[in-house]
Amino acid sequence: MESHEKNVVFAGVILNPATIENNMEMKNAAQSIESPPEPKVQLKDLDDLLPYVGDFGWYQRILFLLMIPYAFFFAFVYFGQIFMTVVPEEHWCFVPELGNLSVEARRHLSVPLVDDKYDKCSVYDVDWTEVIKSGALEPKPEWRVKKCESQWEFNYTDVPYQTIASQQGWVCDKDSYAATSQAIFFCGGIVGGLLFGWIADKYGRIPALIGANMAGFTGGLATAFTNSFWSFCVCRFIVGLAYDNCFIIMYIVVLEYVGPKWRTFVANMSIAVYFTFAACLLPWIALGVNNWQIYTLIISVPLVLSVLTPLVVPESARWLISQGKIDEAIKIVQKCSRINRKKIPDEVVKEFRETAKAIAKAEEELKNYSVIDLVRTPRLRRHTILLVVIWMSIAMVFDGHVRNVGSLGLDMFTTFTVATFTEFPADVLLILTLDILGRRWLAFGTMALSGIFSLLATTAPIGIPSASLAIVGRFAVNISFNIGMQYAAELLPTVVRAQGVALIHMCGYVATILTPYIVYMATIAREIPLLILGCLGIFGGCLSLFLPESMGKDMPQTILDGENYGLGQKFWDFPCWNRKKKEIANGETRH
Ligand SMILES: *[C@@H]1O[C@H](CO)[C@@H](O)[C@H](O)[C@H]1NC(C)=O
Ligand SMILES: *[C@@H]1O[C@H](CO)[C@@H](O)[C@H](O)[C@H]1NC(C)=O
Ligand SMILES: CC(=O)N[C@H]1CO[C@H](CO)[C@@H](O)[C@@H]1O
Repeated sequence: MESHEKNVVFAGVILNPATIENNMEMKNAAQSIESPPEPKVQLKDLDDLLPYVGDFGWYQRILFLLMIPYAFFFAFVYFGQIFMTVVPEEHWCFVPELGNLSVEARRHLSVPLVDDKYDKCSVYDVDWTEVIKSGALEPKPEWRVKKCESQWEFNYTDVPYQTIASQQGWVCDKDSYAATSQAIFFCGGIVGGLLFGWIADKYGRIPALIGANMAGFTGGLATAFTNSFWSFCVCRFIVGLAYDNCFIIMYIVVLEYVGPKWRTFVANMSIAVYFTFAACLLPWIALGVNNWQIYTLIISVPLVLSVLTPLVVPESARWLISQGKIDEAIKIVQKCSRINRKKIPDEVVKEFRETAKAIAKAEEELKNYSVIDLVRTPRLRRHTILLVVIWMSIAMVFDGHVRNVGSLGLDMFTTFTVATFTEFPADVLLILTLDILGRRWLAFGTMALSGIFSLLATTAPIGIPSASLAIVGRFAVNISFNIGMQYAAELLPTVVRAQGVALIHMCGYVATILTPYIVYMATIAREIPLLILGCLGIFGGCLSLFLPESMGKDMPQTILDGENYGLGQKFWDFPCWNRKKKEIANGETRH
């Protein structure tokens, strides 16, 4: 059976270990179930109960639709800040004393020309009241030049609204402020990942989901009323806490209730359609309301709806079971079957009760392992380190491309929309190829491709040619992003998988703190960000060739399995070939 299970563990997540563990179990189960088991069949897992409940009945369809608001919240939280801090390309110093002159006359008189363009950051150093009195309209050659200090004027043609950055003059000396506030947002993401991961484990998935969304709501609401750099940063940190648990927890809870056969569909469509649509919508909201504060409110206030979550979204049955609350879990499953108009036979329920106890006990045992076990033995250590470094480069390249849209030389609102839309085909292509080409070569191929296109983009003429090349680069790295997480989950042994995956995610977050600064280097030269992103992509791609292929293999269970994983593989092994060889071999033995 070819299983197209994709990233059930979604890209960009810090999950609490138990959740990831559950996901991997779901994946395993996906490979083992094909038709509904006979009533006598042993229930090994929650998944074995789903055929009796209905794999994708009305209950699950409703849950699938309920993912829409959370996917929107996620896109708003993740990308929202970009449109709060953009500054128009053209700006120049504003001299209050010249307020009565026309814009052109004022600029002509007060701002020195550099290469036939008005300088963005300097102004003539003269007493303007004197100049006004003298009635001069032309600058004099002997006037000295100084740095502009307080106020700027902007040409609001490319970005037609004021943002906090243009209001506060985050340009020239302060032009790194937007990058810093974005980095602080990601710091919030790290803290939030730990905090809400802990809450999800201790108090349940639903409280954590509400908590994350409420952090996004409060932080976002407060953002709209900030009027200084530091208050803005504090608010963005609070919004950062919501990233990305405000969606991922919902995603995982829903996937848990969907039958394995439908999981790929739900997992991919929820992100490919809902999330992509929401992200594409963002720039147009910003343009539509034309005011950064209203825009901030529009993308923040809806998050308050998450308080309704407990009314419509069930708690995770897996979590309930792991807490020994087996009756509650069964109650939810029975409600689900009622809505689906199915009936679970009583003996199945009874048997499941036993299974649940065994599951709860098995989870208890996992607590004896920690990430230290990943670096104790040489091969596993090498794989872990490689996975961390590769993931960090993927995360940086992807996030860098997302943020670099502003320096592609085209209208950033359209570029953002087009670039975001590439996530849809990226996803489809991935589903089609992941189980044919294998993780290793596909990871190498997409990252190298992304790198090459990013580098090409630096050489192409600025404008559409360069922007399209950069967008292809982003498209490719988006595929790598999705491979990356799955790859990690498949190489790490079960006993430490959850913690290992969480660790790798964490490192990805740390890496993304740097990306706003990479993008910021466009102020030195437009090509630098793409140059760095290109090299990083190729570097990460080459590293992935040193990992073993995991396609079609059983996941390692113990630390020893992990250590010996892929021992017999050669560097140039390529899955397509091997399959053919195997088929021939099988054919020969059969005849
Ligand atoms: C602009 O003109 C108005 C009226 O002519 C005058 O009251 C005001 O002081 C002037 N402002 C500046 C900055 O010169
Ligand atoms: C603003 O930019 C537009 C387009 O680049 C240009 O046509 C217009 O003259 C500029 N306005 C000012 C005041 O410089
Ligand atoms: C970071 C990331 O993986 N971004 C997107 C890449 O494309 C897929 C498919 O649409 C999305 O699921 C991801 O969010």
